[in-house]
Amino acid sequence: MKKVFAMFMAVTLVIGLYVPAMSADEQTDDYLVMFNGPAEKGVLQAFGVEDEDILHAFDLLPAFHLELTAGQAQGLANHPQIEHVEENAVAEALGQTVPWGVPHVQGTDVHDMGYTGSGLNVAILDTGIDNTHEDLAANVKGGYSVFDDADNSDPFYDGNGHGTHVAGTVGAIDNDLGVLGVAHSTNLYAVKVLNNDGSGSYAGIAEGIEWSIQNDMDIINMSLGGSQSSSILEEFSNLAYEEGVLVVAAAGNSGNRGGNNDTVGYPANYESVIAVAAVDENNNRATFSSTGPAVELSAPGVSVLSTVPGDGYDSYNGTSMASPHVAGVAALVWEANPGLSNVELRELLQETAVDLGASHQYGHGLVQAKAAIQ
Ligand SMILES: [Ca+2]
Ligand SMILES: [Ca+2]
Repeated sequence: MKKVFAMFMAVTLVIGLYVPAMSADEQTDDYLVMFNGPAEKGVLQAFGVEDEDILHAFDLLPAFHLELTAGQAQGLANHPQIEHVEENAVAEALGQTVPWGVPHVQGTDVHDMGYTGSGLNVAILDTGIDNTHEDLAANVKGGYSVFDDADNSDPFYDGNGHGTHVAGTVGAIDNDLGVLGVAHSTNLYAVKVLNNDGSGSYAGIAEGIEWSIQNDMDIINMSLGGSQSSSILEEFSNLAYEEGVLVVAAAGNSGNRGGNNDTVGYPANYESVIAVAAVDENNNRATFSSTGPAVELSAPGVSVLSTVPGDGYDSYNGTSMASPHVAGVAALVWEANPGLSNVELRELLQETAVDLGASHQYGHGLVQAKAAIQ
């Protein structure tokens, strides 16, 4: 985990109108004091600052780290040769949290090998992506909305949160804040096929797939689905696959505890689409994860931390969270092996997955980025 310690100093100028009497037993605190010209120790001494109170004298600026009483600090702050007097603020440890799913699919191993999904275009067919999010902005390269109404016509307005969360799992930026995406340098495209309430239609999804083909997307992620099949939606899914796009979708959240029903939704159920089931940190199938012969791969889908609109972060559950792990892994593997066709890439992901048991629950098993590259 990458951690960066940044010093955030509160600029608290202590302004006093008087110099109170000092007593030896008065409580002292750490201060940073800077002269407006050359440092003069005599000025400090005039306020009773002794050598032992000087914790550090800086070289490059006329600044001191001092142990002072509140009275001394106020006196110095009023002195004409003193520019700044600040209480030494507590430095906060900031850092980026690596969601558990990223190492779980060997994402971090592959990042260490130098692959980050760079150069791949991933279409997120969803509720939109907040492209002003601090942990996504630089990676969101474009978008399209299938809606005409004012509330939903902007693909970069995600009034729901779902699409922004999915996008973060694929490609949240590697920086000093927030989370880390599986393919953190990949190009994200916001294809808004679901409205702010999280619903859409097969016509809209088909339109989003069409846009993705026309705009050179390499990977389509569909963390969505319905229980009803549609010949037209299948035709568009097949067309994307024939055109060389890797098409990934959530298997659905209609599973039961026994995991013995056939509940994989559409488009995941189509032959041309990879159906992704959800597992937890212990590689157990989430009870909600849909089951059936169409389940192809498994990925993290429980307590998945990712981005939400407004520079926020939240944990969600669902096969919607599992699918973007596979899309991200696919971007990493494709970057490492650009000569692979989408069909070959898909076979590779199947062959190198870790077998987790019953195929109607887990498919070929847990997707693994490093194993697929090696
Ligand atoms: Ca980040
Ligand atoms: Ca399928």
